[in-house]
Amino acid sequence: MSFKHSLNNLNDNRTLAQLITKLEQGDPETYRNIESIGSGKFRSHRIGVTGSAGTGKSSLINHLISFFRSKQKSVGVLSVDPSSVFSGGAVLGDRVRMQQHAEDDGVFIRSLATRDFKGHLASAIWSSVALLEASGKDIVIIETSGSGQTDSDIYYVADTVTLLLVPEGGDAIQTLKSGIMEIADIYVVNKADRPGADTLTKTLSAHLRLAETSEVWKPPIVKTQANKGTGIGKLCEAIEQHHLSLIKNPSSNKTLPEQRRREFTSQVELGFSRILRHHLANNKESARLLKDVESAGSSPQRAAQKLICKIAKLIKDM
Ligand SMILES: Nc1nc2c(ncn2[C@@H]2O[C@H](COP(=O)(O)OP(=O)(O)O)[C@@H](O)[C@H]2O)c(=O)[nH]1
Ligand SMILES: [Mg+2]
Repeated sequence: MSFKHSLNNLNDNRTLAQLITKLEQGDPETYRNIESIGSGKFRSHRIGVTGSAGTGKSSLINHLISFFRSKQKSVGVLSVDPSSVFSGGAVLGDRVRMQQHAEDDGVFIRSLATRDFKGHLASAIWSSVALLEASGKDIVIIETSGSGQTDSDIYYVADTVTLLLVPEGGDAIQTLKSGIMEIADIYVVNKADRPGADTLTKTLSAHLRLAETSEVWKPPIVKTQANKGTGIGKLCEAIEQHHLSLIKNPSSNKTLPEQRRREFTSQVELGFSRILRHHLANNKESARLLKDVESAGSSPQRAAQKLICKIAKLIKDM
């Protein structure tokens, strides 16, 4: 199927899924074509749902989908979960929890199972978001799980970042200490039925009072019980209010220039690493160079310089 043909079918979920598979496989043509459509004219509301594994993100997203569908908004969900890389278990779990939307053409759900070599968000994420945006999805929800660096990446992809914390396990206190806290626009204390939920909410609220936040948006704390759907109305209201606040005060969106800069540099880096992989796989002389490095026949530094010069020349002649 040609890309042009696919482009006319972007409202077809199967076509979208096929294109994302190609992105995950690093298919250069698909990347090039998506880069060319990513003009940024239409912007979905990108909602990040982040938190440790098992905090209830998928259960919560299930309710978010229902909410936006009840407002006739189309929804795309991209789920990036490191634990799904090997086992596939998380992918299956997410599918089960979002099953009720599987038959709805207005909902597209896809897991992105890969992360890049630095352990950052799946490298296909930017282009997948661009693709969903090009397909006209009103809402793009990005589920990420993990901690530290991987979590804070979501800040540069999403407009509205929702961070889930749960009372159990002392995990939340770790999060408070690690500084991930600062990334969220909305804090969700999920599993509000569990002991310690009130204490967590109080600790969180004390922490937020001390934190430096913007003048226009004070991150709220919403208590939910995602498995029962309790508190979802309040959460959806907060998400919509945050979106409105971004529209009304575009200059308050301090992260947008940084978001765009990261998207740009990440695309450039990806493009170069694709060229490199493709070159090494197809150019016998360069492949031999790599073999020489492996067998200690040539110095890695000198061989690298040689290869860079060679590729630079190829690009110049392109
Ligand atoms: N008790 C309780 N369990 C919940 C709540 N929300 C989700 N769960 C359960 O927590 C488990 C993990 O949920 P899931 O949505 O897959 O979490 P994820 O890994 O963050 O996507 C599931 O068994 C859910 O049913 C809640 O508010 N209270
Ligand atoms: Mg999940």
